[in-house]
Amino acid sequence: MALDQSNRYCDFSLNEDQLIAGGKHFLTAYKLKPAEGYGFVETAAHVAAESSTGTNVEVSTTDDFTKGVDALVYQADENSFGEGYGLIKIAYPVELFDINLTDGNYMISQMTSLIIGNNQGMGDIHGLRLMDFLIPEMMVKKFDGPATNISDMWKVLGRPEVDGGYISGTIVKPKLGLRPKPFAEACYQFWLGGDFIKNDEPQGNQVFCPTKEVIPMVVDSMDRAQQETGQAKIFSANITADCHHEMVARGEYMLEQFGKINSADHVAFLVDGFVTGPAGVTTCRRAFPDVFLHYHRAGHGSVTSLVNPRGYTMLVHMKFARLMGASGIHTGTMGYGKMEGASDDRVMAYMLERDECMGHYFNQKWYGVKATTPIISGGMNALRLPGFFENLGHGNVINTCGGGAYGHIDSPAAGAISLNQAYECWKSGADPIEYAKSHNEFARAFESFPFDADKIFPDWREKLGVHK
Ligand code: CAP
Ligand code: MG
Repeated sequence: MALDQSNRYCDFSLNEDQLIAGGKHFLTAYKLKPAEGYGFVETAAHVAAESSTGTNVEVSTTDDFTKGVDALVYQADENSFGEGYGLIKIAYPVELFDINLTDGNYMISQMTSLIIGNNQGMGDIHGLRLMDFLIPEMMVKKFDGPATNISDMWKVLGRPEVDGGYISGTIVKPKLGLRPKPFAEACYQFWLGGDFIKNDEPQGNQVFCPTKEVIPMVVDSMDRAQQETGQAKIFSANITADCHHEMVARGEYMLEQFGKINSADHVAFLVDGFVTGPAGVTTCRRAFPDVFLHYHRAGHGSVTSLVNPRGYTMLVHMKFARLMGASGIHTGTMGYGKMEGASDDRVMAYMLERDECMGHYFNQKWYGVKATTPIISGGMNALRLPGFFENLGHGNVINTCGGGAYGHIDSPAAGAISLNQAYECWKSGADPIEYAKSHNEFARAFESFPFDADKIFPDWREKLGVHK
């Protein structure tokens, strides 16, 4: 048995609409399953206590002011998800959140340690997952938010700054094991047909491909591809590191090198934001406010996966990223690629792009904070794209296809062109197989990815006359 703190940490008379209208609370929705032998409401109260002013016993140092900033459970629906999982909602007074000494802004690190910190390891929970949160106006406005986004990239690409359309991209593959020359050649080959290349997330300064050898060669590839195609090209360079100074040094090196061909503004910075945490993301956001901040989320599945009874949802991760100021973040492929996901994951993109969006439990207003761009990646190729765009409802995204470009049977450039054709096909409302008859690179994608072709377009062989 644990101390029952529900008298102090639960107040079911609180009204959500009034809490929202008051603007002084940060609201959360959790999926909770107590451990065997613990009551639902008592455990909910313990979560609120551990996540704000309390612990598992009463302490003599608590005074009346302390009690005024208690987090309070205002809703507890036992077993509403089935199998012992229920919904709880907790209101956190805004005073609980830490503000920077330097500028008075809020931070995600302390917010995380409070709302999904120690409560994740409590002995009286079986599962506790943060499903969604609602952050009030006064806090939204005191986060950095994005400084740049896809509009700035469209501008560099010579496109309209609104509705500038699909940005075709790739990830240099193989993931690891290319030496500088073949790496730079792989970039050049893709840029002959596509817009955007990113480092794969584990690519950095490996001994077989040192940054200071490979980057000057990539700059040369960009220069040649830009001259040959007459188009601007973008490189998203991985500057992830444990140390602030190392990240800044990597970033400055990239700007200096691409600056040599007057293309410093053709560089984005990739930060593995899940593994570095908010410190890495904010280092990039603040040290390089003019550079597109490409938030890669490798590792997030350990926390966000749907099968995880703890952690937090992808939606929570997306909201954190926009608050921190990611220019773009990997949003998943909504069931169209190789990673976990489903078609209604559209909400991830909408939460990043819109000024107001209904999440899983709360309608979040963003009060003019710039949009974060959805980056669509993971097992994608030209054949999977038309269905993806149809599901999302637009194509104003950055899409990176590693296997989908370097796996095209003709060339990486043909792979890139097939991606752009897939977008044009969807945009024009054409039937993909009909469209393939007059667009060779797209047609050859069927032969490049026959497993996908068979699955998505079962009669493609007959209609395109391919019988291999
Ligand atoms: C994709 C990728 C990306 C994932 C990350 C990879 O390569 O480079 O890191 O997209 O997942 O290493 O798997 P392919 P997410 O295009 O060859 O699949 O975007 O879901 O965060
Ligand atoms: Mg990758």
